[in-house]
Amino acid sequence: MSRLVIVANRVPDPKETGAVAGGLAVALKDALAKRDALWFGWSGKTAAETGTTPQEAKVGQTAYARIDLGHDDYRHYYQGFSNAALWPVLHYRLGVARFDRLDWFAYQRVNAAFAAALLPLLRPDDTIWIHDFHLFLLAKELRALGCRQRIGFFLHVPFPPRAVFTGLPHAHDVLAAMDAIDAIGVQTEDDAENLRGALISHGHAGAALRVGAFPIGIDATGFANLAARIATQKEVTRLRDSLAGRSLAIGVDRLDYTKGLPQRIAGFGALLTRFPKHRGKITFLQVAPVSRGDVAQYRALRRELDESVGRINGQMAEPDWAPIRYITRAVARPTLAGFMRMARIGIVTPLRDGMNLVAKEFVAAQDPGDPGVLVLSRFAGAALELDGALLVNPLDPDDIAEALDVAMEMPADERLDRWTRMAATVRTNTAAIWCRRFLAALEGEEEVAEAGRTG
Ligand code: GDG
Repeated sequence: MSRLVIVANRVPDPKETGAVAGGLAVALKDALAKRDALWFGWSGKTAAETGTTPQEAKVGQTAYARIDLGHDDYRHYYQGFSNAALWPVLHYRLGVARFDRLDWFAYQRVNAAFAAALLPLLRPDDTIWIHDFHLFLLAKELRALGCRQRIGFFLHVPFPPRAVFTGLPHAHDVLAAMDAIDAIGVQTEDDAENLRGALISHGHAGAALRVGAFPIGIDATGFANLAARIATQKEVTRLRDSLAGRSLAIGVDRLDYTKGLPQRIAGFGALLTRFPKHRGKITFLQVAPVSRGDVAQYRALRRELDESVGRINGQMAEPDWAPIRYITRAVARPTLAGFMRMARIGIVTPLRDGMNLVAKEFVAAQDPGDPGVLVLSRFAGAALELDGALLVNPLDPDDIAEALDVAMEMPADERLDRWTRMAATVRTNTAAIWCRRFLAALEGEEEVAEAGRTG
């Protein structure tokens, strides 16, 4: 089998694989176990200039090649065009986006630098799989240098309607770069329709034919085992004991303005105000590790949350009960799995989300003998698959409050019925299957759109 070259903005440290493996590393585990692979991308470190010669390492069958980003490129390519322009636009948030020509220049420069550093490492029969919005231009840059290998691209975040996307300066250049890609994967059929529409209207009908929906999954069995194993360990029993018999509602999100955290906190506050019978009966634990803390919009969000959590706790708490527990540090993955299993309610209410793996992890973590209820945003990609969830409008705190009330009152047989349907989906469409489907579309002869839809 040909070698698989994975290119992503951030490449895990080869010395730390397994221990703190990020989402993508977990999702690709199955593919990487089966064939030779090369991971190429940013080391996560900065230096005076963006690197031209990657630092290489090898662990088992997988080689790693990583370059540092120059300070200016970090600021303009990463914080700037990727996080302050593309991220909000792709999540339908034109009003939050910040545009700056220097950011666009750096975005082009870094995509070209990635191509130049990767090219000498490539073998003629490699399959190249590029991940996410940081690297929209990479395939085009590789082709310009003579690269003939198959190139796939997967977008982990949503793709908005054309009218929104074209608010991005240089939207046309981003779309034009997709002509260089052989298979373009997105999370949902809605994203695929939006991207095809944008491509067609900008005169790239050929690329539109190569767009397909490939919803990402998780290692459901692995996560379920993790949750069950840790249930009796100290980290988890400490939380259980502290609840003193109250129900637990849990939220787990990077601290990001797409995740709907202010509305969720307001929704929980509305539950306690409108349905006072739940006061003292439920504790909401929100884990929200700080992310992109050096981007202004993220700092503002953090202040807003500090304030609203403090206000609700101040108004509602009793000497022996605080309604909200809020942690902005990361929690170890096994501990999180154990917390999710203990929770009566999972609250996953992003304003927009490509998929949202937390929703799937919550389902996988449940105790089949006494499963909890998932309250899920209808604007998460996961909502199309998880039909046993209570779907809510994440912008509407009252809708969230009403769903939380329903979840608190839901009888055991209905909880089991809804969970059983979702668990079957999460166990069927795993990370390994996602990977196989995408690679089959990229390396096989089938039309990408068909492979995505029928796979
Ligand atoms: C992007 C797209 C798409 C969170 N807090 C902690 C922690 N996490 C883990 C979760 C989950 C992952 O991080 C987050 O994944 P999501 O899918 O929810 O969200 P994004 O990070 O925005 O991911 C998204 C995804 O890519 C995959 O394609 O689903 O739509 O935006 O696994 O559990 N993990 C640990 N401690 C924490 O405190 N250990």
